[in-house]
Amino acid sequence: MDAVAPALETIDTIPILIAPHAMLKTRARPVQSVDQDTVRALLPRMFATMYRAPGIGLAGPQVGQLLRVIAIDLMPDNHPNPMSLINPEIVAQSEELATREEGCLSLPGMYAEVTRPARVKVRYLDQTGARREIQADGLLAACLQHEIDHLDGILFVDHLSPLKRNMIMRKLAKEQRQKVGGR
Ligand code: GNR
Ligand code: NI
Repeated sequence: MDAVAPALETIDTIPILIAPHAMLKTRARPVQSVDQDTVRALLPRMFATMYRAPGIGLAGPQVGQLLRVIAIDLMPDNHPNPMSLINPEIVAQSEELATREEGCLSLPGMYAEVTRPARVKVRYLDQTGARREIQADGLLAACLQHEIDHLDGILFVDHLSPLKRNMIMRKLAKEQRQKVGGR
């Protein structure tokens, strides 16, 4: 298995912040050094948190870390394929757009059709600090854009009309109130 996913069940998870939360609206700062303890310690916990949620992506701000760090695993054919992206940047995007249904671990149970560029080229540092570039389309392109948005304090509902966004935010607030701990 990948170096970032050893003995997953032994790694602590981190509580996922639910919208509206100020940290989810805040721009995250770049990672200064990839061998920093924070990143080495953070990525395995982010993967453990994402796999258990479960989700296909997770960004630092969702777990209270305002750092430009992303964990992604689309689990192709049900096999783990973890990708760690540090300081990712979209360096090219297609004019062609694509629409797909998105969800977000920070908006549990909420889904909507989101339109974004169909293809993106993303430059980033991997978990070893090596410079990498990836061209993506389909679900991976949507996921990369969704996660990079999180690093800029943007949620998928920010791509919707104010009417749809407000409907989702009110529904989420109501459901969260009805959970234990609310009211
Ligand atoms: O689990 C997730 N599924 C998803 C589906 C379509 C587009 C993006 C995503 S990411 C989401 C997990 C999440 O909230 N990441 O920030
Ligand atoms: Ni999300």
